[in-house]
Amino acid sequence: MKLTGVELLRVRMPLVAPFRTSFGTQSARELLLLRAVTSEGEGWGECGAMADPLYSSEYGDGVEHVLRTYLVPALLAAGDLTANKVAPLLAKFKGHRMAKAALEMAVLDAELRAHGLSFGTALGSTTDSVPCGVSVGIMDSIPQLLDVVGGYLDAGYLRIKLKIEPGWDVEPVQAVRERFGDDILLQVDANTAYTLSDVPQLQRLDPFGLLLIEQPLEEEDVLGHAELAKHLRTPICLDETVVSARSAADAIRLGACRIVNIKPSRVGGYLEARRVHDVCAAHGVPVWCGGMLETGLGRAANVALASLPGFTLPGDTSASDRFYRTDITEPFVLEAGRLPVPSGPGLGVTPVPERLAEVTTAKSWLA
Ligand code: OSB
Ligand code: MG
Repeated sequence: MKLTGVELLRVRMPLVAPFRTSFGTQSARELLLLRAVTSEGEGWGECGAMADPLYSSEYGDGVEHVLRTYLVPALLAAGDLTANKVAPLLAKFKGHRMAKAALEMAVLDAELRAHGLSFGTALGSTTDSVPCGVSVGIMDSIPQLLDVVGGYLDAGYLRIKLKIEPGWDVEPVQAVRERFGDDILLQVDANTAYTLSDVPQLQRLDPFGLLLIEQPLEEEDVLGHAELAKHLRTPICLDETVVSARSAADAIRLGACRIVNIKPSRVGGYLEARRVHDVCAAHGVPVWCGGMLETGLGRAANVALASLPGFTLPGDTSASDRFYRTDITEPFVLEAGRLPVPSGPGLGVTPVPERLAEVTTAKSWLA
């Protein structure tokens, strides 16, 4: 397969409601899509990076620049290309995993479509549908939070994740437990908002039987998480810290986490995400699929990944309408708390042209 060019699209999609985390509030998702054109057909890639470097160091304009200047030219010059060759071809460029992930996803989609294979089949899917959780932002009040969580439970979500930060942690967790009981699967995500001096406050979460606490400390603080783990009964799950299969292995070995959130964009793509899954499976560490407010394209691939056998916890693989009134693909709709794994070639979904045109703010052709 030969890459002939890549179309880069900047997209802006309004959210159904503002999404507040410990690092900021978003009311629209600005993202970057790639359409890889090859000798064997097209493929779509979606970049997990946000508009600003608040979740991780990557951000929209930076992703566009590195793709344009380094990553796409390296693949255009490569000759015969397969998705497995993308990471080695791009390895000399340090970092920029989300940009690399988007490009590899587009090439993988093109390759799989050409072979009539689905993402799920290619990655090693062992099930036709996946259990779904939902990530709930920080709210202005406890009554508002209880309304929102109640709505998601009514919609069928099988697991609730509350975003937390200092000042919004024990109270919301306690309120959700009191209203909805001890049986719902409940977890929290701090997005690095705490330090080791918060041990006493984080210990106050222990009585609530949470599945996990996600990324309490800063990204690079592996040993800090290992230390924190000694003081908590609630299992620590890492998100931001885990950027590769190797970093997952290190974190597990050092006792920094008992659970891993796998986001393909954060680790440089779906192929590395599968390796993170394999490393965790080898250590008996459960994994679940995280999200970056994906459109139907990224969501399709995430659902496929989440259907691998090590994904034993419900993921942030919510339905399209969790974030978007209108998705750019056919929407993913919850069925008894689950989403179906697409079975068509490649991602199994494509953008609806009129809908994509409505949300596209800029386009350029790299060849
Ligand atoms: O930490 O998991 C996170 C969204 C943006 C950036 C980071 C995170 C999140 C979410 C939402 O929690 C996950 C989703 O449903 O897409
Ligand atoms: Mg997280």
